[in-house]
Amino acid sequence: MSMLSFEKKYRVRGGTLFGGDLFDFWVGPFYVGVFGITTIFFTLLGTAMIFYGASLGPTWNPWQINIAPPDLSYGLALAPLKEGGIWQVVTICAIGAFGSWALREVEICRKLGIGYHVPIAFSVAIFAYVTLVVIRPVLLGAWGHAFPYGIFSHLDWVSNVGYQYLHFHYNPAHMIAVTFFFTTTLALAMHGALVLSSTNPPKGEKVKTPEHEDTYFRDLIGYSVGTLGIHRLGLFLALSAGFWSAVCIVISGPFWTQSWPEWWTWWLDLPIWR
Ligand code: UQ2
Repeated sequence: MSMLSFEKKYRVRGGTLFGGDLFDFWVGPFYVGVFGITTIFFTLLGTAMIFYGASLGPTWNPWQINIAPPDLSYGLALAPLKEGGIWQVVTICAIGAFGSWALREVEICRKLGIGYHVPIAFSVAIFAYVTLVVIRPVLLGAWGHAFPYGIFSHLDWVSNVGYQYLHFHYNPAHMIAVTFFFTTTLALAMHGALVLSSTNPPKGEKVKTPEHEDTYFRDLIGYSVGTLGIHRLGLFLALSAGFWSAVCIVISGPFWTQSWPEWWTWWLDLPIWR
């Protein structure tokens, strides 16, 4: 790998956030760090707890395994392991592992002297997850409002919570989130297609430059967002999708308890109709 000569220059001690030189080394291609160790710890413990929970259940069918949060009657208390406590330990392990991974990303950014864009992007995904399993359940007063860990069981949870608000697609924040998700796929499809089209010319022709990419969109719609701009736009669109997803679920219950179609009566109630 040609990168190896460069890697020698940056693979030096320092830039850590915690613990100084402790675990400040690489194993093969992987940076370890204190947060690499904590990532491995939380991942192994969390995974072991999921297998333990599965062993108590009625099935080993991967589609049907379900690790449920405590009953609503436990409120925000710790529950016995077999009554949702496993779910609580798994949740702590998940947040510990995701947070450790984000901090390991930050340390690698500091060593390389690059921006924190990647850990910031990952943090928005973590924020969306934490909104579902911590922030909203705490606002509603019970861990039982979080979603269960299981392939079909979490789908059932999404469906049930959706119907609880009659028609979730009338949630304005959900509309914004969905729009950002679709726009993200549009932007990435355009970007991927444009890069492949200029790097894969017909047989015998030279690979084209970014100038050709700019020119393609200027010819087509009179505007090119640019090679750096498309990546800024993509990051903005994707982070916005995650952010508005978190908003649309956290307002459902804590800030709006009626059906979502009902929310739009503000429009019919405007004084201009009288
Ligand atoms: C572009 C550009 C790229 C791209 C893409 C565009 C050379 C390689 C895809 C075109 C993107 C535009 C015009 C923005 C579209 C807006 C939305 C909201 C989808 O100009 O620069 O770099 O990949």
